[in-house]
Amino acid sequence: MKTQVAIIGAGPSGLLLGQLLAKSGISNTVIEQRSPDYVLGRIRAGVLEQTTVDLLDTAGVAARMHQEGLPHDGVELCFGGERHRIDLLGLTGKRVMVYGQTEVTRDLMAARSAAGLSTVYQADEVAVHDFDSASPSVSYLKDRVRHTVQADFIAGCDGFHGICRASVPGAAISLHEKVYPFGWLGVLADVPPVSPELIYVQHERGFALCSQRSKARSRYYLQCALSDEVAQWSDEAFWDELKRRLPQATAAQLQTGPAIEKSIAPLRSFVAEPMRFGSLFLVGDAAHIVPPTGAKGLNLAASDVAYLWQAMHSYYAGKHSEIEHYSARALARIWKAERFSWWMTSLMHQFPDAGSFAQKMQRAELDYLLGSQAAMTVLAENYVGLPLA
Ligand code: FAS
Ligand code: PHB
Repeated sequence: MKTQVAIIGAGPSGLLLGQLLAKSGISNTVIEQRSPDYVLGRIRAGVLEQTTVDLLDTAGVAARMHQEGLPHDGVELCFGGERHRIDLLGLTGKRVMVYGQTEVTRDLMAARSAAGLSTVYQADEVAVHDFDSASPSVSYLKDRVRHTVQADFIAGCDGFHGICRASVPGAAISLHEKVYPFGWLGVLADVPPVSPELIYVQHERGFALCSQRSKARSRYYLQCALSDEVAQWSDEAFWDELKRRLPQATAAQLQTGPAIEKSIAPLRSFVAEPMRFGSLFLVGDAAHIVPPTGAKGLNLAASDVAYLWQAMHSYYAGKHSEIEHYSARALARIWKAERFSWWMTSLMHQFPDAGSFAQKMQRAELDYLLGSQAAMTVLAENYVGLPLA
């Protein structure tokens, strides 16, 4: 089989890139190791930046998001038992869209299927070949038959644990990583959210986040120990701990119910540089990871896709220079989001080895933040998303 772009991975990066390339008349095939249901079953991001909303509009997959998504004009920080609203719209003129990554992926899958675009699910032994040559290819096993796809380019949209970044020679890539000494225990439940907007909670017992998927479905997170396992957290234990970390008046309003999903995610900051190796391009989590405190992961994947789509569109239109700038352009925005995600994580979490001085610094930073329009504007403009330069 021959295609212009072989895309590895059918997560948001791969599917959004495939949709935009097809819009530009650029042939592509998506090769995914899991089933569609497995991909949809991973509960992840919940907040979309305006740049991501605009890209989904451009890709023609935003109709349901505009119907069911929840535009949010503000977000709350809670510490010392007090809730403080950050007026995102008033400070930046922008809002965020609350619409789950699962729904974004579902919309992208439906659009790809409706367009009859080539997608291979449950592909085994996926491997990339000769990406440092003019004739790269991807091979995979499907129903015990080995297939090879010849392509002009390979897009590595296969996430943090994928094979694309792992296929790059060690001497050609630089890795930058910080692993945090805690994780996030997440629960999805069909109960109304405790608050109309998200609440990020800094508490001596640990961080908590009150998020949502709709007016009837909530998403909550608790900072937990890396040694924790989901099995040791009953629903009751989760709700009791969340109530301990919320102000009493808020805890009294919390509606609880059975968890329909419960998982623990480790937190890390990670960037691979560069993001291009000959005909292989790394996109999204394959190239970078952020702690979810800043709601940047999915949005960074979307901006990578925007840059690569524009570069490939130009390439096939005969302007070959733009593709040379993909990596530097993407990394410029990635590092700024890495900084914000690290800063939010450092500000809002309890660090096991932190002494009283570090805790005083956290509180001083929060007190300063809420007393300074300039400081709140800095937080707000990063949270709603920096422009696509
Ligand atoms: P993905 O990992 O989503 O998709 C990669 C795809 O490639 C997967 O479908 C995988 O099966 C496939 N693949 C892997 N190896 C392959 C191979 N060898 N061959 C073929 N296919 C292969 N971001 C936020 O903004 N907010 C959050 O709250 C948040 N929570 C998260 C929780 C967890 C547990 C994780 C892991 C991430 C979270 N993220 C969050 C970040 C997340 O949303 C990512 O940024 C987003 O999924 C990135 O999308 P992709 O780059 O498509 O990578
Ligand atoms: C979510 O709803 O899953 C979510 C929202 C904001 C974050 C992280 C996760 O910062």
